[in-house]
Amino acid sequence: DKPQVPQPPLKPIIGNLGELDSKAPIQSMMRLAGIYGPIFKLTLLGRDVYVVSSQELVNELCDESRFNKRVHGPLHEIRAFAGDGLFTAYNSEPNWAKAHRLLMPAFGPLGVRSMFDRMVDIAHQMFVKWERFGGSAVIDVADNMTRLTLDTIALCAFDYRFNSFYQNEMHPFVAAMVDALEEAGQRGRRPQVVSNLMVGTRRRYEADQELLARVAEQLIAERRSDPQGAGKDDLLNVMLNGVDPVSGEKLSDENIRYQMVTFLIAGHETTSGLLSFACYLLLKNPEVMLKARALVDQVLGDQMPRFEHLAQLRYIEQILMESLRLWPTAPAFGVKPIADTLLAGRYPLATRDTLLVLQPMLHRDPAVWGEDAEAFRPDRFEPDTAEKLPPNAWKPFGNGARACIGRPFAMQEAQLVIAMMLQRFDIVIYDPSYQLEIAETLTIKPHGLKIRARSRGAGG
Ligand code: MNH
Repeated sequence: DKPQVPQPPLKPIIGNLGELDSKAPIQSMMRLAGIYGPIFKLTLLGRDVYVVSSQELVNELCDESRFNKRVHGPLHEIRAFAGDGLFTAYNSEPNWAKAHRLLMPAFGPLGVRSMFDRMVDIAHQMFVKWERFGGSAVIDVADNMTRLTLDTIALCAFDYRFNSFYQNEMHPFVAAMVDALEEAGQRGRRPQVVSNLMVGTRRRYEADQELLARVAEQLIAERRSDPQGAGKDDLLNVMLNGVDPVSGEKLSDENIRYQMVTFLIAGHETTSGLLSFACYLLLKNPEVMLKARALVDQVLGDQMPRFEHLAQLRYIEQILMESLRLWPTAPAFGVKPIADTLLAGRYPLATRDTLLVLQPMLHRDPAVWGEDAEAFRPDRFEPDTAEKLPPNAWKPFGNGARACIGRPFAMQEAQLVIAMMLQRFDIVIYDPSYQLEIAETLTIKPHGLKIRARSRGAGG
């Protein structure tokens, strides 16, 4: 007799689809995990999805000899414009391994270090704007952070300036990407026939995809005509000129286009969400903010930050790690069994099954984080303490070979931005009665969080 995996009651035709708020599926799953426990099953559009959220079970799912990445619903849709780029490629597609080998060094510690000055450039733009607007201006945190992370990834990756802080409208490329992502998300929740019938929506989706491809194409053409241009050490040049040591081949133009779109998708919302949640958590935990600021004052004084400073700002990194624990901004990733298997020695799984690791609940597993799992305590990530965590208890960047390639990039950028913000400003929440509200797309971010930033009159 096989034990049953808990499942909410099934409804005719829609199965468990009604359990998920279409605007907030992650928050719905968090609620369901509270009811049904660390593993439960959902039947969605005829397919079974297991939602898993204890360290004990996730630790098994992270064993790459038994499980690997599932390109699940929304990711599958994004293939329409990100193709076999790193994030949306199937494990078996040769371009995944090829691009992974080619790009790993550029995203490694040395590669990311070379991007430091460009990261400072964009962060400085944002903070100069805050300063000019003055201490009474109301700043929408997520909006600012999204402009920042978009401009940063575009400048570092292809030496391109969106100049988002100099305009109100989104750059057409960004607008197309945001729209396409939104529609990809909607399609995941709609039967295909319905999507096909929505002619206007479909035309616009196709036009957005066209625009993404054409802008990327143009950037590639411009670089080819001026290979020694300013961006000679950026990711675009690595992709255009790099030769994969194993196959002896270069990346195709089509694949480079897909990677460019991928970096912008994967690289901006996640990091901007992280920065926004970190602001929120600092505002709610003034003792942490004061401790961080004292450290920043001691390490930076009134100097512009340099790469060497980051190693001395470890506490800021802990703040970011603890933010990612409570609010992992890429809140779920999919895996599948490589062969039919038993999870925890008792739940039978087949290769067609999808398992979603729900990090916000994994990161609150009381067996790992204790009864105060809801508390924001960056000292959980003090090196000695963090070492004692059980394996695979903290997974904001996914797992194994398919884990985030942009992790060092994101952490360097976020550490720098928080340090510069604390160095230059006293930040206060605009509405003290603000209640955290989480907006979901493919990622999560705090919605409607507004602050005021008073210049401390030092730094920069
Ligand atoms: Mn990122 C994969 C989280 C920043 C580029 N990223 C992943 C995965 C998670 C993730 C989780 C695994 C998804 C899956 O298994 O389906 N990423 C983050 C978070 C941040 C982040 C929480 C910031 C904080 N990511 C970035 C940045 C970039 C980037 C910045 C690029 C500059 N991420 C990627 C790419 C992949 C990825 C590319 C796919 C890697 C692969 O499968 O080879």
